[in-house]
Amino acid sequence: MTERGTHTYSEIMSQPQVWTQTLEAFERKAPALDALRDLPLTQALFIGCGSTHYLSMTGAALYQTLTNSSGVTQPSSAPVLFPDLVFVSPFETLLVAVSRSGTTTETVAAVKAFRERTAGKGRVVVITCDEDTPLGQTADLCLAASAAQEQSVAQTRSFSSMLVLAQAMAAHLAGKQTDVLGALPAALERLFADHHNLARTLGEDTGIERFFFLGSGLLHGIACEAMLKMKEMSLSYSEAFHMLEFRHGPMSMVDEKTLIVGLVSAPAYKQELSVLRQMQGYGARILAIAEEAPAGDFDGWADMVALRSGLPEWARPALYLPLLQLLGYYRAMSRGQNPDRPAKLDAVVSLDADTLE
Ligand code: F1P
Repeated sequence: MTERGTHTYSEIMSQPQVWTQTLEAFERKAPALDALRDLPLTQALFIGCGSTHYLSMTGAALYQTLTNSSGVTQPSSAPVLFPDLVFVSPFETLLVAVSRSGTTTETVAAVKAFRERTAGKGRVVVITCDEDTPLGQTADLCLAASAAQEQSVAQTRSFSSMLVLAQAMAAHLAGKQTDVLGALPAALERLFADHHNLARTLGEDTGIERFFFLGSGLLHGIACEAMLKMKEMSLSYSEAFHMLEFRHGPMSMVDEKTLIVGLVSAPAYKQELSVLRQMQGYGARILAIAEEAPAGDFDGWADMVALRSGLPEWARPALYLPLLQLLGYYRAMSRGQNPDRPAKLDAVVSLDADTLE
């Protein structure tokens, strides 16, 4: 039997190498995406469950930002249970189904529902870690991060690698150069070298009782995924909100036993730092992650992680997450839990065939 946490730790720390392999795999598949550019598509609908639902939020936001075409997201159950709310113009929709396992019942059923709705004419892209699965095999195009497969139940390198694929896909469809993404692995190596100890110290701080992950725009899905990691791995109180939404009620929960992690965006940098500063005034401890630290005097009111990636905004989201995966990992380890095997959770949620009928 492996010691608890071994898989999760090595999967988190292997992300730089696995991202490199994932980008190589993308380059081999990229030409096949060109056929999608010629279709009369007005929308991409991203679907997934749990982590891959959160990934879909950022994927859809990236798609819309880069292509100027609508990018929307729903949990995989929605096209099955609420089809009229989801399918606006299905024949002009590209369905992007995201699933590590390629077998999650709701996501498989959603693809089937889409195929039926479009009499088999709708186009489906699958982003996964395993091509040889029901979803991988039925896709019109499958983008696979095979090197990112995991032993752990909670997704870490699989999430970030599938996110890198979603970033690359959106950029390619928008006619942008995707080779800038090649700088991600080295940028992550630097973040691990400079800030691993901070993630550990905060993760092992038993004085913290509540975690809030705040992020907006491209980063809201990442904030939600960081929240889920903290919940799954360490069974801690953990919530995610849009940055400025936090003032509209949730901030009532803030006190000295609160850690607020701010995933600070470029477009709303000033406004988001002001939310964090206000919460620090209410006693919260703040970890801010941003491309750059504030200019001028920064009097240390927050622990600051500056990504300094030099990458365009659309290429950065994956860099915000790995230190937060470490935060969840160290929290779980210091509380005696096994982050490899979260309570009650399996790697795949498989439902009986008739559950969704
Ligand atoms: C998604 C998922 C995970 C969750 C757990 C169960 O699976 O909900 O987000 O952590 O492992 O499955 P998948 O469709 O991405 O394989």
